[in-house]
Amino acid sequence: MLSFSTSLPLSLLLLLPFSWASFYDNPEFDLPPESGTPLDELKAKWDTDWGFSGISTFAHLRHVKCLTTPYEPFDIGIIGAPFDTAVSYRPGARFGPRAIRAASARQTTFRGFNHRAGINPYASWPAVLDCGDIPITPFDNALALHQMTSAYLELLSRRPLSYTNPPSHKHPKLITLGGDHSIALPALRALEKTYGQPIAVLHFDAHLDTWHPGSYPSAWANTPTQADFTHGTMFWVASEEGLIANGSSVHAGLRTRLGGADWGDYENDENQGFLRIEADDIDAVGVSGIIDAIMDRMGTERPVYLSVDIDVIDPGLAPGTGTPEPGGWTTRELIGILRGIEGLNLVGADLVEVAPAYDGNGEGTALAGAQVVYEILTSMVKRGLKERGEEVVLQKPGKHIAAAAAAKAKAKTARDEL
Ligand SMILES: *[C@@H]1O[C@H](CO)[C@@H](O)[C@H](O)[C@H]1NC(C)=O
Ligand SMILES: [Mn+2]
Repeated sequence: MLSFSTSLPLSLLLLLPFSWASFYDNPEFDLPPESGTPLDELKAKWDTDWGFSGISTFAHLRHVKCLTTPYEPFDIGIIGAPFDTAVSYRPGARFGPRAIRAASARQTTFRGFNHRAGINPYASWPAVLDCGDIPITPFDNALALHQMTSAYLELLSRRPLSYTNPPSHKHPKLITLGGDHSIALPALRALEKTYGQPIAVLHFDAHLDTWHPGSYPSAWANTPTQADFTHGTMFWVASEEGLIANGSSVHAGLRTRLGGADWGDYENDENQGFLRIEADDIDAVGVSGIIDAIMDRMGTERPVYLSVDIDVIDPGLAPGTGTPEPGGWTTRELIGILRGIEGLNLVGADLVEVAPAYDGNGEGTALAGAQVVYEILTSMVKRGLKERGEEVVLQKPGKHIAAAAAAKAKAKTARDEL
């Protein structure tokens, strides 16, 4: 192989001296000074993760175990509730938080601008942390409920970093990664206590979750029993406890089979004061009609808890969930609806029922879950921005296909009227 260089064409040989001094050579290194490398230099060099690098936190946010660090104030916390021993069908949502965190990896501060909303929720006024998980017992649901309520109350009682700036921001906000849907009950218990009033619930789900505990086979149980606390009955319990604003709440995306041979489940639901929007309604009124129905009902002032069961999306797109029901909304429709309701006064939110064991290899369900959290976070941040009087610029440069289509339709109508 010694003949190697002599067999190279002359033109390549001429290039060799350059390549010896090229990017293959590292620059000369000095030892870092004894006083240490300056922090800003370290941060400039090493702070930014790639989507695929780093320890898994939601969107690469700084992880602080908020429950044990009262000296670390925050404004919005993403917190896991890995609890799934209140499910009626497939277990596995205890692995939801880690799957959603992993699937959020391509959400970063440096590429986090939400083009639909016109803001980057990771580069704005709030301190957003990944608060880690609530350690919840898998052996005793009564204790688990107590632990979750205590954890929410502890965190909601903290003074947020941006206290009263925006003016309404007096308590930190939490977005919970479930977990099965029962985790909404402790969240509502804590929110009702913190805000001193019943909370309106906006509930995206294939199912009602206002079911009477007796609607499950329960001949062996004496009522009340901890078996009343399930992922299908937590809103019934919450209504009984007066935690839910009766007459202001909404279900969206319903398509569940009902019990018995009549509309009894709907009558029971009516008594709890929910408006029901069914999955099929979108065919009649479109995404904008669903948005209008929700906003007309809930307004922009009332405190709202937004609870998203990932099974609202069709199982063809989001199969990794506990109780799948065919015929659901698409991920794009759900995102469109979430963007349209950004004016709500959200005081808390959850994304529940992601069970990664039933997800596809491409983690579609967890990706959808991570996107939903991103949209909810965007809305919380954007409302704060507006309350602070800061302008959100929605105008986008370049070609506007939707606007062009609307102008064309308008011109056609004008022609038809001639
Ligand atoms: C909700 O309000 C309706 C109408 O006032 C009432 O009949 C119903 O009992 C209330 N439900 C609950 C759970 O308080
Ligand atoms: Mn549910």
